[in-house]
Amino acid sequence: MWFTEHYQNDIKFSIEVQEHIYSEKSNYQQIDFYKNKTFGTFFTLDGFMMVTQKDEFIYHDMISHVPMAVNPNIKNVLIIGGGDGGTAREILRYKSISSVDMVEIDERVVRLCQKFLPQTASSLDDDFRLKIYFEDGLKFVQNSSSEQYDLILVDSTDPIGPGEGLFTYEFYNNCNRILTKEGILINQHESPYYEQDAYEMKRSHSKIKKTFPIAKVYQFHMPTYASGHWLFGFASKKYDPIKDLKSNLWNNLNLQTKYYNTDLHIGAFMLPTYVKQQLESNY
Ligand code: AG3
Repeated sequence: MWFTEHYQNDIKFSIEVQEHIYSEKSNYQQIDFYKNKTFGTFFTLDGFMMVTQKDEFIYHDMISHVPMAVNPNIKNVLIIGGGDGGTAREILRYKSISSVDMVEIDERVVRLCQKFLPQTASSLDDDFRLKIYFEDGLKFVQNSSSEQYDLILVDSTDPIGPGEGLFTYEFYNNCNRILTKEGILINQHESPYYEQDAYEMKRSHSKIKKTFPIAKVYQFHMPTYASGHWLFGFASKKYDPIKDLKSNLWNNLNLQTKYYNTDLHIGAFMLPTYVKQQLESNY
């Protein structure tokens, strides 16, 4: 038996299923957990790969450590989505962080990851700094008061389904409003490679660059996402992700990471020409 993700009509990716651990249709989406010999336990939402045990460190390193190395004074963090807990796990490694609000629309994702994917979700069990809200992220930011977060991490699905509202002007404007003057927004930014993903990437970047004075994109290699080439957005009112990188401060923290390092931090913002061109186009 194989799990297959359709990248586009003529291209698909398959991974052999040793065991179909669990399947459920929640109020929001289809949730499945599987096991593969090489990648370990993995889970999918509406047929899209979310997390595998073998490569999740890449995604979670890059969403968390890039902003933390630019502003080591980050104290109050908002995570939108991220129900598997991987992003919270990395962020909570910083002793300097005083509060993390995590807003996940689908409680079932959290509960099932706690059961089947403790590698990421055990971080959600018992840290007094973490509060989990089972709410729609768009509504949550609309109802949040201004200038209260130093960092917002948007760990979302694609803009089809429950994640759709997280790719709108309305969402980005509210993020801007609830971030402090030092604030940084990191968002799941799709991929430049296949047409549909590239379309969403361009649309999202064109909105973010109209909302924030600084809007950059950085890349990483994700073996189990379409094409393996994936992006995060870095937006801020104040910080440039390269000029303001605090390499020494970050390295002195002595955090052990498997993917992120401060050399790679700079390299990740150096984009291939075709990607730069796509991001310059207006949508
Ligand atoms: N968040 C989903 C990233 C996008 C996946 N898209 C896709 N496979 N087409 C991953 C959650 C990790 N915390």
